[in-house]
Order: sequence, then structure tokens, then C-alpha cells
Amino acid sequence: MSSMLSPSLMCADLLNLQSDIETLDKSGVEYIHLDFMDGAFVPNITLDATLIKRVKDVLVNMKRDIHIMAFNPEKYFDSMDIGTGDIVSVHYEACNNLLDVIDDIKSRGASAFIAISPDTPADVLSSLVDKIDGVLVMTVYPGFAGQPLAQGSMEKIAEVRKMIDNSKKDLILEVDGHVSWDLCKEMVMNGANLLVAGTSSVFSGENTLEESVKRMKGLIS
Ligand code: S6P
Ligand code: MG
Repeated sequence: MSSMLSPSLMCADLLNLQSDIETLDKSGVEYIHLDFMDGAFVPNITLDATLIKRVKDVLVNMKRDIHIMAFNPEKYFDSMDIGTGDIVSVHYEACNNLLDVIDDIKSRGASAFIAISPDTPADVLSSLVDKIDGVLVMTVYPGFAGQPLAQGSMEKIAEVRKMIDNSKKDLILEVDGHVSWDLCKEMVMNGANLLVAGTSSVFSGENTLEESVKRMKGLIS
């Protein structure tokens, strides 16, 4: 199974965002991970909806992978200009009417993913796999970069992979949180095929962004 990369923009150089986005766009990664937080579902705020919309203007090769950590995520779809090619992940724990939100994302031509936080069991997804395009397994508690891997994460990735394979649907399994140099390979072996890269890998500052992407791609291919 080939795995894709989605570097997380909240971990980039915030004073040089355009330069980091353009470097990543040329480096062969498939997606750019864009975290949106409302300060209520999670105790933090990061990239705002207008910035997430503007990112569209500089992308040539990468697609947007938008992770909305907010209650009532549908409120932000217009201002982010959600459309064809985008991945949009909404949290299972944050939606009042999950099925309507999934329909809304799909009606805009985007791919609908359900994100689950570390304390949410994988089996909440069993009735949803037929309706979605992917699952985002949070392997840290949503809200902050630089956290340790949440307990039970590897087992959960394997459990979701099994569920997807049993469904016979071609869903993407995305993993977000502490996708480190040391753990990325094991995550892929457990069934992940889209990896969010942050401070524990491509934005660790050890190498240039280009070198880091190359190293990560080597580890997961
Ligand atoms: C966390 C956010 C993530 C982080 C990513 C950072 O709420 O959803 O996308 O940006 O986890 O990566 P790392 O390697 O610092 O955990
Ligand atoms: Mg994220």
C-alpha cells in the first residue's frame, strides 16, 4: 500500500508561511494539513478560515487536507471555500447532525472524513464507513503540536484498518499526532495511508524542509 504525506501548516514557520508552502508544494507531498480550532472544542486557536481559503491561491500540486476541530464545523465551510479536491475532516465528538455535515461536504465536491479523538472508540465508525471517504485517527489529544503518542494508538490504527478492509470500501486512513521518524513506519504497517507530519518529523528543524520530506518519504515507501 502506498502512503501519502500531509505536513501540518501550524508547525511551519508562521513568519514565512508562503515560502514553506511553496517548498512543500515542490517537494512531492500530496497534501497540506490545515488545522482549524475554535477555542471551545479544543482549548487553542490556530489557522483561521480566511487563511485556509487563501492557501488555495498558492497550491499547484498539493491538495488541502482541512482538519476542523470545532463544534458545528459546517459554519466555516463557506469562509474556507470548501470545494473539489479538498479533504475535510470533522470530529465525531463535535457534530450535532453528523450525516447532514457529511452530505454538506460531499455536495461541495470535497471528501468527507470523520476524525476521532484518542478517547473515542473506533467502533463508533462502524455505521459510518459506507457514508464517508476516510477516517482521521487522532493519535494525540486535539489542540496542540508536540505531544506524546496517546496510549493505544497503534492498536486503534490497526482496528480501523480492519474495519475499512471488511467494508470493502477504498477509504483513506489518516493518522494525526506524533507521527515521528521512529513511529511512522509502524503506523503504515498497521494500515495508515495518509500521515500528518509535524514537529516530530518534517518540522523538527534538524534538516531543511526538502531534506526532511525526502527522509520521511524514504521511511514510509
Ligand atoms: C493537533 C493537530 C495536529 C498537529 C500535529 C503536529 O491538534 O491536529 O495536526 O499539527 O499533530 O504534529 P506533531 O508531530 O507535533 O504531533
Ligand atoms: Mg490536525
